[in-house]
Amino acid sequence: MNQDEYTPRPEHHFTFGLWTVGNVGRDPFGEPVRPVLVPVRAVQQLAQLGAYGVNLHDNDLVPSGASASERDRIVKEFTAALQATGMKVPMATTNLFSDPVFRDGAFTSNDAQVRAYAIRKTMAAIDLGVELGATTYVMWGGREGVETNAGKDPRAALAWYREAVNFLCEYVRSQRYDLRFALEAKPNEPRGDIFLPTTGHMLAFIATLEHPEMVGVNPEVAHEQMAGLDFSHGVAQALDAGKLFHIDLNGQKLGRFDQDLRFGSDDPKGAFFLVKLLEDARWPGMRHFDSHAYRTEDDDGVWAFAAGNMRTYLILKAKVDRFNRDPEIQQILGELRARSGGTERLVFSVERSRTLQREAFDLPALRARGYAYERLDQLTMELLLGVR
Ligand code: GLT
Ligand code: MN
Ligand code: MN
Repeated sequence: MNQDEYTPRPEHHFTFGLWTVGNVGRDPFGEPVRPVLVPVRAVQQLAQLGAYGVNLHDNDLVPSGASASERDRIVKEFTAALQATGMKVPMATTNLFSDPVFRDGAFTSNDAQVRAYAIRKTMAAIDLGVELGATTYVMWGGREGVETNAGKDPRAALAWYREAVNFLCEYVRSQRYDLRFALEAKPNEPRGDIFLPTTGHMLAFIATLEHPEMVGVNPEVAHEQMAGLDFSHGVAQALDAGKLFHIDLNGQKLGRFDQDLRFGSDDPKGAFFLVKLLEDARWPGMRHFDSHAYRTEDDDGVWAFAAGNMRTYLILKAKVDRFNRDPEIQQILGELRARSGGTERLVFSVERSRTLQREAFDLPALRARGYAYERLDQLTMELLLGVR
């Protein structure tokens, strides 16, 4: 691909999960279509494409059941590839969903032995992540849920979930690791219903933890859209709470299974408003892609997919810049700002409540006046469609 202003560079902080470019195209109806991608090659290819780093589950790198010496050999080779390419591992996570032992959940399994094993597996994965330099630890509870409510009290499940996160926060403190947790919500799939199904649920849960300052969220585009929500609103709430510790960027069609499509491919306008939110807020976090190539693709298709995610982000970022400099758009926004009273705040005082009670409102005029959103949205569309 030619070098242009949309060419990714490490300073853009784009990252990919090893499991994303490494996705072999297995689905519930079909066998893998691509060979296993060795982690070292993922690092080399992504570095060449301009990414900043890779993220991983424990078992993306070290197969479960590996001996201690095998683990050390794998980690050594991987670290050498990181050093050779300058790639980083900013985030790590645990696979608490593939092993049949987690069929009823990990932290929320009805079996106390499974819950304890899940915590032990996570401690080991945290050690691995920290060894590789990770400072963010994602928890995606894909199996934390039910098909039937008959067998599990959801309040007990939440208490177990809390117990696990509290335990792991204390573990990180006891090891003096520089690591924060980011909880990732999803409403369903692979379970019929997953506990803590949206970013909003996660934020409320975090407030009940013993070390809420160590825990934030990792919202994923596809997951919030599966719940029928506007993704950028959930992200805005996380930003507002100082809890946006990580983000999973991808694409999704409404009303479907978790598609994890290339970022921006299916809702470019939603993706634009997300990029605008992150860039306007100067959010310093990693732009992580949790997406994978279509099952139709071969090796070349995988790298075209990887490059496409980053390129679309940078194109949308340039569009944000254009939007913020567009005279007509800014004129409408200026009028809205003037109308919204600038920085003036409604702060309660007895005096203010009295003046408010006496204030004369021109309700007929307020009822009649429009907001010019049709013009504004059309200008935005024309900008996005490339005619502006
Ligand atoms: C899995 C899931 C993702 C999570 C990953 C982290 S694993 O691919 O679909 O949404 O972010 O565990
Ligand atoms: Mn994800
Ligand atoms: Mn997903």
